[in-house]
Amino acid sequence: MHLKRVKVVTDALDANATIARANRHDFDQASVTVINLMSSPGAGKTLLLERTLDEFDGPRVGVLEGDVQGSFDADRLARLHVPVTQINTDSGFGGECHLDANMVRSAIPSLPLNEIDLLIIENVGNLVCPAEFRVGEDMRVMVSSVTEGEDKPLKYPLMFRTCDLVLINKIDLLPHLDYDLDAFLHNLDLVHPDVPRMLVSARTGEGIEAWRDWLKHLPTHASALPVAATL
Ligand SMILES: Nc1nc2c(ncn2[C@@H]2O[C@H](COP(=O)(O)OP(=O)(O)O)[C@@H](O)[C@H]2O)c(=O)[nH]1
Ligand SMILES: [Mg+2]
Repeated sequence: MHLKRVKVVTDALDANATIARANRHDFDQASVTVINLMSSPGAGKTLLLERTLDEFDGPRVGVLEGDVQGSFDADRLARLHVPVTQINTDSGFGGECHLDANMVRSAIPSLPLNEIDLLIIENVGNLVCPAEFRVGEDMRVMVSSVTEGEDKPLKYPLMFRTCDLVLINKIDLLPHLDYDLDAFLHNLDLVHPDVPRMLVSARTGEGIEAWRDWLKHLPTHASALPVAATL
């Protein structure tokens, strides 16, 4: 019984990887670089995007918003002059706690790929499942806020190990917390040594310019990036 269950899970991940490659191919064809933005719920992904994309003078950005229900985040981003597309995992996808490659595939026809250079996918807030499902992204960026504690890299290693950049958010709150930043960085290095990291506050704007620069210096043509590893 146990072995059968493992096989089903493996098959599902294989199927996901195949669709993720098809998505990646379509994004490459359109010369769109794709970032999969992940975090726990409330780490600050949407506020970070609001802060980042407000009068952003870098590549032309589109956002794909993944939520279980509603369009709360898409509505927040709508005032910015960027195209925003919503996917809800509860409509037809069983209310999943993550985006998978098939959900992103279903959204591709609605994405203005000819009008953008960079697609940022805000994944569903969760530190476990999104890490297991590639969606066709070139880069994975995760947001870890200082209110979540220093131990998270050790508790959710796959998420931290598979990302290309860690944004440590809400640093404006550091004076009010007993969060030990050095301990967090040590734990991060145990799981993913030397992964690039930036200290930011989506609230005050501290560190946002460095993150914007990182976005501006991404290769504009996706095919210039290494093929994303499958899990
Ligand atoms: N103090 C502080 N609050 C933040 C920061 N970033 C986000 N928040 C707040 O954290 C809450 C969750 O933010 P949101 O962007 O919705 O998180 P998401 O679920 O990851 O998209 C909101 O109340 C934000 O205003 C930050 O840098 N500092
Ligand atoms: Mg959000």
